[in-house]
Amino acid sequence: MRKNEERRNFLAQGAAATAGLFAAGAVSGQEPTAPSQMKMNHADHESGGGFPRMKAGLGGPIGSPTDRGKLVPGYRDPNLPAVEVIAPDLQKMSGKMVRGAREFHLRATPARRELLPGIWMDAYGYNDLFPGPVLEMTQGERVRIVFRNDLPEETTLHPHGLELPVSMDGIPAVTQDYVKPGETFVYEFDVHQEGSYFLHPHVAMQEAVGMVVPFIIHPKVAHTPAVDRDFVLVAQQFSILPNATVPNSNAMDWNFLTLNGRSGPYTTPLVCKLGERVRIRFINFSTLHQHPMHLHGHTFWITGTEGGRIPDSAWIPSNNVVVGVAQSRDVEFIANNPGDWVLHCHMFHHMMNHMTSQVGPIIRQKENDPGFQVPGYPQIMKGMSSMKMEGMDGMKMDGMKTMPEGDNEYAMKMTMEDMKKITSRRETHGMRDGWYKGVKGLFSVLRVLPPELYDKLMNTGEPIPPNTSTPWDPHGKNMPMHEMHQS
Ligand SMILES: [Cu+2]
Repeated sequence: MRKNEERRNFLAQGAAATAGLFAAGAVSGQEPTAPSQMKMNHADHESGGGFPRMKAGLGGPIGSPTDRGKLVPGYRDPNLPAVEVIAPDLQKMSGKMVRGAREFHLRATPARRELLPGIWMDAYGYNDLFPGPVLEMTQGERVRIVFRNDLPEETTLHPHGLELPVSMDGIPAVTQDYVKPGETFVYEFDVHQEGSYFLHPHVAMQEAVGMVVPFIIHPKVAHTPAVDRDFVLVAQQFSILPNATVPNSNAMDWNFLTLNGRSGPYTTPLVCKLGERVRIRFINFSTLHQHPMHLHGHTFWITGTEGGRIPDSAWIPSNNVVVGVAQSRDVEFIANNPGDWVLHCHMFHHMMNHMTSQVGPIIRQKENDPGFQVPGYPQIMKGMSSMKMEGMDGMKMDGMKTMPEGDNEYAMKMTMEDMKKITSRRETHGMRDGWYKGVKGLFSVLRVLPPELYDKLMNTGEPIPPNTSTPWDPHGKNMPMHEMHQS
C-alpha cells in the first residue's frame, strides 16, 4: 500500500515536471477552459499528486504544476459546472429565464445594515440591501436587469467592466438620462466575459454610501483546476460620526471598515474542509483606499482580476494581494493547513474600526496592560474609565468564559445580546475561546477543518465546545485571557 502510494506520487511528480516543461508553449493562445495542467486522477486526490493536501508544504519544484498547489484540483468533479459562489452575510439572486434572457429585478432603495451588533448604518443599496444582492450568471447568457429607482434622488446603474453596447453603460448624460425617482430603466446585454464584476450607480456620492452589487459571471465550462468553494467578499469603508447613522460621504477619513457589510468580529467566517481547493474573490468598493488582503497559513495564487481569468502562466504566488479601489482579485489555494486563520486587510488603520482623528483613537485603557506605559502611545482618554461596564467581568454564556474586557471602546459598550449575535453563529462554534477579541475592522476568518469536524459543524446541530478547531497549546497549559496579547 505504502509502496504503491510512493510509486503513484513518483509518477505524478514525473508527469508534473514534464507538464511544467511544456507549460509555456501550451499557454500561448490558451483557451480559457484548457489550462496547461497535468491530469490528476481520483487516486491522486488524497496525495494531491505529490502536493501535501492535508498539511502545509510546498509540493513540486518551482514552476511545476504542484508548486505551492498551483494546479492541484479540488475534490469536485471537473466535468460539473462551476460551483455557486458563497457570499457570507449577503443575499444572492440567480434571476429567472424570461424571453431568452436571465432577468433580475433590482430596485435602488434606502437600506439599513447592522455593521456590528447594535451599530446600524442607514445608507443606500439595492432591494433594501447593501452590499448586494449578489447576481450570478453564466458566460454567454443574455442578461436583463429591470431597474427601478425607489430612491428620493436620481440615479443610474453602471455594469462595471463589461463590454456592452454603450447605451447600456449607465452613465448619466453621456449614455442615458438619469433614472428619476419612481422610474424604471431596463438594462439588457449579452455577457461574453467571465469573472468577478460589479454594478454600481455612476453617481459618486451614492457609490460612497454602500451601493454595489457583485456581478459574478461563471465561465461556460468551469475553470480547471476545479475549486470546491468559491467565496466572494466585498470590502467597503464608511465614515459614521458620533450620534449619526448616515455615513458622511464627503469624509476623507473612515471609521468603519466592512467585508460584505459587516465589521469583524461580526463577519461570518469562511468555512471549508481540509484539502479542498478554495477560491476567494475580493472586490474593493471603498471610497479611497486599497486593501492588501492577507491570508495566514497558506500561499495562494492570484488567478483573476476585474478583467477576468489570468492565464496560469502569469499567476503570482502570494499571501497578500493588494486590491485597489474598484478592482477585483481572485485567488486560489489548497486549504491544507488546518485551523482558524485570519484573513484581513493589512492596512493598520483598517485592522480595527475607529482609527480616525474624528472620533478619537483606539486606546490602551488598562493600567496593567504593558502597552499602557509606552510613552507616546495613545493612552486612556479623560472620562473613558467611567464607561467600563460594571459587573460584566466573569459573566458566563455559551461558548465563552468572560465578556470581552477593555479591548476597545466598542467592546466596552457591547451588551450580552450583542455578544450572542457574534458567538451564536454556527460558523463560529469550536473556535478558540475569546477569538472575537482578535478580529476587528476589515477582518474575517478562514476555518480549515478536518472533514469530520466540518461535517459535525455544518451538517449537524451537535454542540461543539470552544477550542475544538485550534486545540493545540504551545505552552502546555491554557493561558488566562488577560495574559494574552492579541494583535
Ligand atoms: Cu484596507
